[in-house]
Amino acid sequence: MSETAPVLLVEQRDGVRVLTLNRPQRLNAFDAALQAALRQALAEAGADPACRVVLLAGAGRGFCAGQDLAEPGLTDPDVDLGAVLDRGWNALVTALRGLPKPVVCAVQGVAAGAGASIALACDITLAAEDAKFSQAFIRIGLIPDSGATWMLPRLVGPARARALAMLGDTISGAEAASMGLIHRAVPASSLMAEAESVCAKLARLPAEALAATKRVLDAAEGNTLEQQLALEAEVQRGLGRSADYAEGVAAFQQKRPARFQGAPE
Ligand code: T3D
Repeated sequence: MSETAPVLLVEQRDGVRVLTLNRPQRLNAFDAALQAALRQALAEAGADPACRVVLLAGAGRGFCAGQDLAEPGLTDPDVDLGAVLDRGWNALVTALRGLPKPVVCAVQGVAAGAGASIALACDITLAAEDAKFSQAFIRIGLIPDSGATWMLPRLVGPARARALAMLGDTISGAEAASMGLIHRAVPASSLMAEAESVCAKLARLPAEALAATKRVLDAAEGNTLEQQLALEAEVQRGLGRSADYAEGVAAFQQKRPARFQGAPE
């Protein structure tokens, strides 16, 4: 791989923005350039009506090995690691969660440290059955970060979250799926085809309702049932007046496939 190859590959296909982490020689570990490139690509995806879904993937044999530990100065006592997180990984996790479009993640090979956090922050994560997820942080004297301490217990419950975080053991994609850490594990040879098929389906679904689904599910994490019921009613009030709702109901009544606003042919 050439030194000048872009650290992030960006392609647009039928409403799907494919973002491929492209530092395979370091298992797609993030340096500052990749951090900045992915943040910018997410902002552009969010602003572009032609983009209805984002697919995040990694080039080469791994998805992402987390922070690039070869970046100079990381262990310098003058470096404020909290500030590094705030500017980099935390901004990225916030951008993924706040993007008003679905983000699908395809994990092959390793998803370690903050690389696993990024995969878990996506909306729908698929992995190869033999993928390798690890909370690698403890092996270098850190806590799980980039949202991992928030996401892990919510996804797999407190007992498994503690074991994964404290032991730092590697689990396969198949194990990750069976414990609810990710949506689904598939044979490695069909990972990208499966991920693309999920994206194609999402691209044809009503964009406004998908954005609202994401937002309302996230809000549920901090809401009481009463607050959530009120939020659902408020959001449904708006969607009930949308062209997509009218089309969805008309298509049902006319026994034909719905054709939602802006969906690819
Ligand atoms: O520091 C802060 O800013 C705070 C934020 C922290 C967030 C974090 O993500 S902390 C966790 C960081 N990640 C890790 O600790 C994982 C480090 N990597 C590994 O332990 C192993 O590479 C794996 C278990 C993930 C995979 O092992 P394996 O045997 O399949 O591959 P390998 O041979 O170790 O790696 C292949 C190459 O990628 C190798 O380079 P080389 O020797 O062929 O030139 C290796 O050095 C490089 N690489 C792998 N991970 C990283 C990396 N280079 C830089 N940073 C990495 N994280």
